[in-house]
Amino acid sequence: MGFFSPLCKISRRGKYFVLLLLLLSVLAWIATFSGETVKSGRFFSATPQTLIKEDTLRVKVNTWTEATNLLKTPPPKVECPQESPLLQGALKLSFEASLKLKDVVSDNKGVTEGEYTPPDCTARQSVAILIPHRSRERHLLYLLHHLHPFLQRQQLHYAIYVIQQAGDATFNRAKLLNVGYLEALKDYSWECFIFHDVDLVPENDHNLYVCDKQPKHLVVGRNATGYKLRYKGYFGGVTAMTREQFLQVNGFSNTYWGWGGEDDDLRIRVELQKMKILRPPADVARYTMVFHKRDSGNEINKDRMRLLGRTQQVWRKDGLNSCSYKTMSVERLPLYVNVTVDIGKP
Ligand code: UD2
Ligand code: MN
Repeated sequence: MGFFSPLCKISRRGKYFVLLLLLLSVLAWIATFSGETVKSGRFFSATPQTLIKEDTLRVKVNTWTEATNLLKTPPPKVECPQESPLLQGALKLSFEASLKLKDVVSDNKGVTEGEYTPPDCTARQSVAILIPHRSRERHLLYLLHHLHPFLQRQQLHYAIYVIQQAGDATFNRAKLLNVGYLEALKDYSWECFIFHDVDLVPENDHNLYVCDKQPKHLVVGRNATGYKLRYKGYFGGVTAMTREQFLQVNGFSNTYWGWGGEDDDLRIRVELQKMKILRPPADVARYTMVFHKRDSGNEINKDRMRLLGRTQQVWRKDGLNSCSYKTMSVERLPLYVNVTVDIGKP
């Protein structure tokens, strides 16, 4: 017996009647259902519709604000090119007796408290230039005069630190440079450090003041030595090491008082770490050293050969990790950060 069997017994007219009833009830059901929707729709209608309007408005406002912001904020900086388009190559250096500090300041308007950031691109490296110093004001002025524009042409983010030895005890170049490294890192996480004599002026801006995979010696030759490398292991004057490379060798020794030996000691430290010293091509790594006599207070260190003989034994405990000093002042001058420090005496 099928489900529809009772229907079969009903007359044809009856069948149509039942079908019509079914159809009507379905229609009624649909009508009630949609009525509820309409009702509920009416009940809630105000809120979603306003929301939609508000949302559209908010989107419009947001797009407008974003658009105006885009116009206001400069476009995101791109990395500076591998080779700066500002480089000039061999330079004509000048050492005018009439040069004044205020002229150098006004020539370097982009420099604030010794620091510079290229305006149009993101520098490839952030470099701290460390200059050990005492009573060489004229040399410092010449160096600042040449070095600031030189570094700006290289599109570097850089800052110059001058580390002044307070008092008149024997000079200690190496310890001052350790202090410079430690003090500069309090300002910024510099990735590269240039250890720079005050009297050496670079002659060619293709001599890049950036660090490499290995420590770099930037002085192949200078005027006084006929632009020849003094000896194979020579590592004095101007050197570049990354923050990590310098930390790895525990910095300079603190024990070289007076002239000589501290640069060779650093070379030994570098070699002990199986690092290799790199040098730029000789035609680029050229410097003019402003003429000077040996300073009083920086007499030749007669002990240097003995000290060089024990570097291998002592480097781990003599260096950055044992560099004790007293900072007398940190002055943020327009062209450099002037760190005056008491490093003690021999
Ligand atoms: C050589 C090295 C130098 C260093 C030195 C031995 C070169 C080009 N330079 O320089 O890096 O190894 O021998 O210690 O080979 N200073 C002062 N006031 C002083 C004394 C020294 O500011 O009273 C600073 C200054 O930055 C100077 C540096 O120490 O440039 C080295 O002293 P230097 O120029 O008298 O020695 P020099 O030319 O033989
Ligand atoms: Mn010198």
